[in-house]
Amino acid sequence: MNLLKAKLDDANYKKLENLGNAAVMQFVARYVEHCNPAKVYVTTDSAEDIAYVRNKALEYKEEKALATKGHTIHFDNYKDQGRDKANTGVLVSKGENLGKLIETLDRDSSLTKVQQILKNIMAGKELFVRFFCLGPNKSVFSIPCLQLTDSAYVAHSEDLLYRHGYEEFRRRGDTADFFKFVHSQGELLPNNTCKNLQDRRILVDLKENTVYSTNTQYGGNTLGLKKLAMRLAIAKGDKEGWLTEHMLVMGVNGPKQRKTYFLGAFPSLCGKTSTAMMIGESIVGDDIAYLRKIDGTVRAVNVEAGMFGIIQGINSQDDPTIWKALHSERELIFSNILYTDELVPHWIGKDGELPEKGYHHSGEWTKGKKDEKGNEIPVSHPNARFTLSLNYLDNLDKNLHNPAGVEVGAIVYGGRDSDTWVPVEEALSWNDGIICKGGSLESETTAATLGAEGKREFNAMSNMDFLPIPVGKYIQNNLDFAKGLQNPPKIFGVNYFLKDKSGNFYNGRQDKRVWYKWMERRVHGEVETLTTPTGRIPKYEDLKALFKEVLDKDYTKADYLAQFTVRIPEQLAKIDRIKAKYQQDVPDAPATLFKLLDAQKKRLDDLRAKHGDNVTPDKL
Ligand code: SPV
Ligand code: MN
Repeated sequence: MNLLKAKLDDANYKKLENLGNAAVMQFVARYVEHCNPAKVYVTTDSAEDIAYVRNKALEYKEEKALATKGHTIHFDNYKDQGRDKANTGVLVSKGENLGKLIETLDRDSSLTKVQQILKNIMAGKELFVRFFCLGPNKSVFSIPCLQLTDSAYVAHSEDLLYRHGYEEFRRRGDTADFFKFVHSQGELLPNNTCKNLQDRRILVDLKENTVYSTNTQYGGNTLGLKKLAMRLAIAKGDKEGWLTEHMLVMGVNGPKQRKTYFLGAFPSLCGKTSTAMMIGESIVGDDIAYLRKIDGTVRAVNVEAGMFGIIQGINSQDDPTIWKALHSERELIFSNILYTDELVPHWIGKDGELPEKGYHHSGEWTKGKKDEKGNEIPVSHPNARFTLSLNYLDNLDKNLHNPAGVEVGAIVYGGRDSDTWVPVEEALSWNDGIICKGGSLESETTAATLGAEGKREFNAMSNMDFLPIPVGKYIQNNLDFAKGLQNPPKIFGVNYFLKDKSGNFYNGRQDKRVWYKWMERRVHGEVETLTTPTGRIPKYEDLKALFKEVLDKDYTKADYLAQFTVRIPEQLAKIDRIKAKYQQDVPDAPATLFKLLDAQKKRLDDLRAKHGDNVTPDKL
């Protein structure tokens, strides 16, 4: 307390003291001493404190104001544009083993190293102390969080993305049950991006419910409450019997004013945000959900209250709601896109002509500029993003802040798959859905993580980057979750990326609106299906009617037959890949998993014996 009194002015000290929480005081004191900031600002939920942080992001030049009121732009280092999987790890003690698929690091030596990196790292800088709440306030889902960061950009972003938590802490009083995050961007280059990328670390310490993040700015590595808290929450849910998933939450409008809530898991850059923002439906969240069983139903909340969305490809036709939000006077942060001398932002896929020059994450940019390797640098980074509060959106669902969450009717899994899955298919059961849809999810890699793009990668539940527990245990938790439920949510697989023989996408971006209307009716048993070896697919007449109703499009029988063909060789190859993956890398894979995959294989073999490799739905 003496140390805090010496470093903090009276007002800031009072704000901490008023929480009446010794664990908070201790944690802040420890890192104030160790990181040695010149100044500490404690942020409550007051408008004044929040404005302070927002202004500091401009003053410290971590953000720059653009022409439209409230809009700012931030840049991460050219080599700090995605989640850094190589330097991110879950800390484990000697003898602990989470399996090959989870990046782990030795706890003792990693903590020693990160403490070295953090020593005096904030000298001359201002430390922001912030309190947030994951999930709605005053709810069984709420998890209070304490964030320490020397980046005003990070503190500002979290303000747009999360619910305020100072009052939540106050209500709870003297408890140590909260998540803790320590972030420092470290020394900065003249352009205000990180200098010491070699000391980039993102360490998840489950034992102390603490995450350390150093020498990086990119949101996926630094926003404590996003993917960092997600690891802590998965571990907490594992002990307490609930789930944390990499899922959107949305309301889908059905006939007679009905609304059915959907969850959807998609690897990064596979259409998750655009699904959550689908025309005609309502958004609860676009990235992370907590799921609990309450009174015999599955209920879910959006862990967040804002959106850190991919901006590439956002245009007025396909994404009218986001487009409008990005063109209105309101608080929002762009990152890693281009601005011109007129302070107007541009990105790949925006309506209209792209400018010939401007300024972005690689510095001054003119068309044709090349990077070190001689590759042309595009106008914006493919993983460039926008950060805004969901409150701004016209299609915001009224249940975003409902402490009881929403009742889940359906769960959807989808990846970037050019040749195997049909556009939409219902799983045969909860277990079949968990194993053969979610647990078998693969995706061609994207720019959301550093490294090669376009490689097919296994990504069960789209959660593989974020698991702090063994994969088999995680799959088993998902299987067990439906135990005791009379009517568990229906599970579906979708594929927005199916291509024809010449490499063209079979479906337009808006076609998914039809798939969701169809799934909504399935949840209520209002349409019939055809059974394939891998699930249940729509009947042509139902889709034809929905295409007309939703998109005013004539959906031809030929399109239907091509899109919904059972591609048996591809399906079998996929089963082989998935089985091999679990056999090799997941020693604790549940026996059910192999049983269900083998059963599916047998059904595919039988159908192939009757009808050959590619079976159109009219043969089923
Ligand atoms: C993702 O990549 O899945 C995101 C953005 O949602 S990040 O914050 O980088 O995780
Ligand atoms: Mn995500």
